[in-house]
This record gives sequence, structure tokens and C-alpha cells, in this order.
Amino acid sequence: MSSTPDSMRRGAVPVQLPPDGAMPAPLRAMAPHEPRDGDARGGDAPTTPTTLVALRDWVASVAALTQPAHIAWCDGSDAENARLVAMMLDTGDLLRLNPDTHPDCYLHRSSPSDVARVEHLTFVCTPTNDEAGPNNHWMAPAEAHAKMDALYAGCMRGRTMYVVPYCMGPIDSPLARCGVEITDSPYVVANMRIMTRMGAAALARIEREGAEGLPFVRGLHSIGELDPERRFIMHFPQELSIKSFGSGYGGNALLGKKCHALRIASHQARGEGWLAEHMLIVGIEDPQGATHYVAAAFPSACGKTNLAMLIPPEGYREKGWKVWTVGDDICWMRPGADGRLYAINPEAGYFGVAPGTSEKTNPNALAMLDRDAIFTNVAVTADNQPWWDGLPGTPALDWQGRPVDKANGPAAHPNSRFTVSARRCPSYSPHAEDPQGVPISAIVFGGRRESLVPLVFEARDWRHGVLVGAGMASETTAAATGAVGVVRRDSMAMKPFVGYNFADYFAHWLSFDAPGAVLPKVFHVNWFRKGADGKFLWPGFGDNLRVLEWMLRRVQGNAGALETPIGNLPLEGDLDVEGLGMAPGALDALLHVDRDGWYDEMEAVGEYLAGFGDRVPPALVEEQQRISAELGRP
Ligand code: GTP
Ligand code: SPV
Ligand code: MN
Repeated sequence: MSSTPDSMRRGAVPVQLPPDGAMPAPLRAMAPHEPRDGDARGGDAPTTPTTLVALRDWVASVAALTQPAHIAWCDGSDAENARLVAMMLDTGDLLRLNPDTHPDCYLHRSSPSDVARVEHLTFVCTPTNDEAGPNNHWMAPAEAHAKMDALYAGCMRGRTMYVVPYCMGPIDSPLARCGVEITDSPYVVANMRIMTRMGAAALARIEREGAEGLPFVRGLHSIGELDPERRFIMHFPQELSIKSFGSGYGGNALLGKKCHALRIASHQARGEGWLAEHMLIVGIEDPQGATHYVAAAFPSACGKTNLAMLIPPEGYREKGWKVWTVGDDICWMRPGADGRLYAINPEAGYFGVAPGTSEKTNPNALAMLDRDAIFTNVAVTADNQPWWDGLPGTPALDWQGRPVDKANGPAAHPNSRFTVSARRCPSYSPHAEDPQGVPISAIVFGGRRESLVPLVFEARDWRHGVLVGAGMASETTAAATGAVGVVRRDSMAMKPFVGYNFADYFAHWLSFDAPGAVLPKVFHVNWFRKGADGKFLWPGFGDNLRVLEWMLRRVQGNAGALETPIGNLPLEGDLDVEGLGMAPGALDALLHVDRDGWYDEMEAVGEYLAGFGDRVPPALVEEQQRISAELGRP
């Protein structure tokens, strides 16, 4: 740790505000790239880095409230990033990893009580509780603003306040949307730079759109004291604003991700006829050279990054199958002129789960992680390389920097993550940045279910597909604080992320079945079914392409299926399992539909839907009742 005062650190900008927080008028703020006073341009520097009055006024009002020592407008340049990294190395916010094996890679150790999303402290602050729905924690907007503003008062004293303009989606895409995050965490700035299109180009778009009266999403973030007792993540969908305090971790702090691209965007999408979803987007190229795009919603830590980057099994590779990554976590899609759904990935990087990422499971991810990456809460080896379960070598220090001791639990935190630019991904799709997006042929829902749920089934039609998504359930993971391994309903993998009432969200999904629509087929998968021995029955990872291939043959109308009350399953011989050496009976077990168990499941789905009261679309209840009746106990 350095004792350098904040004002002297590289990365801080030379804008001294009065310590009492009174704002000089007009606000004098400089971008970190602007020449300092005394430079060649001397006093010619512009007095404000933006022409957009709404942005300038908001930044000024936040500064008046939080009273930072400096304001830094981020331009996203390499030079700015280098200054921030140097400063964080000084302060100990970042630790340099082995420069020979991992050039320009850094480790951040978060506060041990700040290691995951905090769903119980995340609120959707709509005018009425009903708009947020039973699926969200709700607080009245006025109360939430008062609570947050009290926490923010003076919270940035002695710190630099960074103004981070960003664009979610390709900068020239009509489907992309912009926001500005104000944060006092340079680690957040460095992550936002990888995860979004951050800086000058985004600011230019915000100013251009602002001149046309279009709003940008306003996100205010302070790490506060990182005190879990003083931590809240508040969303104001009607105001297109976010207020986050007390956490520096992942989705709590990188406001472009879950807060903007899902909670706020889902609200916008509902009003504007599109979908903002917790889905990966992957392109599957067949041996004939045709590429079909699949969007898949799995809950946190249930396999999105892995599926998005999968490497085909050897036999498939030899035949010419290829897989192209468009996105690994979030998908925005809207109907195109031809009636199909077109999708973009609003993100520019991956904030991926580290443990389990290995040469065997996800070589594409691993190939990105040997340079220009930020690691959070992983362990390190004696020669200072990042380490987690699945990597060779031995950890020396755990995620808290302590000598590894089994008594302290796993060396890398189960929710430890890497942040890396999407452009480093070997399978990055040449169409990932197409402004109009890619057409979606299939939507896949999935969860982590050790029993009951078969490897794959296909919904009969869109309405059934919406029920399949709404009824999804999964075992909880380390991606959020709380118990792990408990089965909970997680509709469309959006339980923690939808910015409004699930009942209205289901109705919005149903509304896409409109005249002229050419909708994707809907499927459900479960890579996690276990046998009597407690082991996974399905090899997963690259072999998941075998299941995707069946889906795409179904889409093209050239694969058979067994019709059952829960949907259509592959018939014997439809799934290519050649070379897997599966134990006798394993495939039968994977594809088995336990009618009694499913009757109970569908009744539970019915109870779940009833929990949303009159608001739930009758079509969905009818669909559930139809399936329950078909399954009816003998
Ligand atoms: P978030 O970033 O939290 O949204 O997670 P994610 O859905 O992207 O999950 P990810 O792909 O990072 O996988 C999380 C965990 O699931 C890792 O430990 C993986 O090794 C494991 N996993 C992923 N795919 C499979 C699979 O096909 N089979 C099995 N058994 N495990 C898998
Ligand atoms: C998830 O939890 O689904 C994530 C990680 O993708 S976080 O960004 O922390 O939300
Ligand atoms: Mn996620």
C-alpha cells in the first residue's frame, strides 16, 4: 500500500473541489486525457467535457451530494487505463500477476463480505408494489431515494468520482442503448472498460441522442465502506436510473450489466416491443456452411459461458461443425422486418465464473486468460499465476491472500471471476458486432436439476414454450449470496433480473406470437441430471453440441421426436452419442419422463403461477392445466 494522497495518484485528475463540497460555478471538470493547466494549451482546455446539459447537471448534482475530491471523465483510452492500473497497483486494489506467463493480467481481492450479488438487498422501485411483482423486492421510489441519498451524502470525500459513459451493444447499432455510470471505484472503471463500449464514442452517441431528446440510463455507484449492513442496489425503471451503494462486486457494481442491461432494459423492452434476456447467443455452423443462432437462458453459474464457447467433439470437428460466440450472458432481441427475432449482445466482454474453467471444459475461455485480463478472488500459485479448481499447478495463496489451508475452504472463491474482452475469444463470431443483430432459430431454457428433468425436450409451440420458461427451476449457486443447491423457480433465468412483475413479463413474452411473426422453436435442457451413483449422467460441455444438433434438425424439420405431455423428446437414435461410451441405460435415464414426478412438478408450476394472482395471463394457466390433465395420475 502506498501512502500517496489520492490527489497525487496517477489517474486522478487535477480538479480540486472545495472540501466543503460547495460546487464551483460553473463546474470545472476535466477529462483525464485533457492537458493539465500549464500544458501547451494552458488555460484553453474546455470548461466542461460534455455539451449535454442534462448530463452536466446530473454530474454536478451528484458531486454536490457525494463531495468527491476530484471528478474524472473517462474517455476509455489506453493511456487512461494505464494510469488507472498504475494507481491501483500503488494502492493495492490490483496485484500484478506473473508478467511472463500472464502479461497485463491483474488480481483484485474483494472485501471477503462482498463476493457475489445480493438479491435480498436488490430492489425494484416502481411507483406501486404490484408493478415490481412478488418476484422482486420493492421499495417506494421516494423512500428509496431518501435512503440512498442519505448514504451518498459526502461518501466520496477524499476520493475521485469517475464519470463513465458507456454503450450497451455495438456503438452503431440501433438496438444498442447508452448509459453513464458515476462511480468512486477505479476497479469498476477498469471492468466497465472491458465489459462495455466505454468512453469517448459512447459519450458522443449520448450527446447526439440527447440533442434529439433521447435519455441515457443514469447509474450512481459508490463502494461506501463495503459494509454489508449499508448495502443496497436500487432500480428506478420509470426514471431509467440506478443507485448502488456498499458493494464493489460484479453485478452489484458494474451497473451496465444486470442493473441496466437486464432490470432497466427489460422494463424499456416491454414498453417498446423487444426482449432483454439473461441469455447467451451462439452460432452453430453446420458442415454445409449454414449458421444458425441459438439463444439460451440458464440461471447464474449454470453453463451459459461454457455453451457460448463450446468446442465441438472431435467427430463433429472432422465433419466441419464450427461454433461461434456472440454473447455469454445477456441478449437483447427484437422482431425484424421478416418477422424473425434478431439479437445483439449488449456486452463487450465476459465476466465469467473462474472455477471449473479448464483446458478440458472450456479451452476457448482459457485461451483468452493469459493476457489483458482482470481476475477477482482467484487463488495464486507460488510463481504468481492465477489458479482455481480445474487448472494445473498448486495454489499457494487463497482468494484472501492467505497461505492455502483446506480448513479455510476452497483456495479460489466459488464465485471468483475473470473479466476479459470478447475480442480475445478465439470463437468470437464475425457477426457479433453486426448492428442489426443475428437471427435466432431456437431459444433454449435450462437449469441445474439433479433429478426429474430430461436432457432435452421441445415445446409444442410458442405458448407452451413460454410456460416451459416460466416454470423453469434450478438449484441455486454461488453467484448470489445465500444457500447453494436449493431448487427454486427461476422463470427464464430472470428471477433476480427482471425489472417488473413476472406476470406482466409472461404476457409480454406471449405477445410475440403475433401475425407475421416467425418465432424460434423453444427447447428445455438439463445437463445436470445425476444417476444413482450421484454422478452426472451427461458428459456436458463440448458434447452439448450433440443436443444442439438435434434441436437444429428439429428446426429444419428433419429429425423425429417422441411426443409426451411435457413436450417432444429425441427418439432412440435421434441423438448422436457415437464415441461417448455411455453406460448402458444412461441415455434412457437421461431421457426418461417420470409421469408422476412431472404431474407434481406441473401442479407446483400451477401454484407458482397462482402466486401472481389475477395478473397472470389466463393462456399460461390453461396451458399448465392442459399438461397437468394429460399427465393426470392413473
Ligand atoms: P453466470 O456468469 O453466473 O451467469 O454463469 P454461466 O451461466 O455463464 O455459467 P458457466 O458457464 O460459467 O458455468 C458455471 C459452472 O457450471 C462451471 O463450474 C462449469 O464448469 C459448470 N458447467 C458448465 N457447463 C456444464 C455442463 O455442460 N455440464 C456440467 N456438468 N457442468 C457444466
Ligand atoms: C450472474 O450472476 O448471472 C452473473 C454474475 O453473470 S454478476 O455479474 O455478478 O451478476
Ligand atoms: Mn449471468
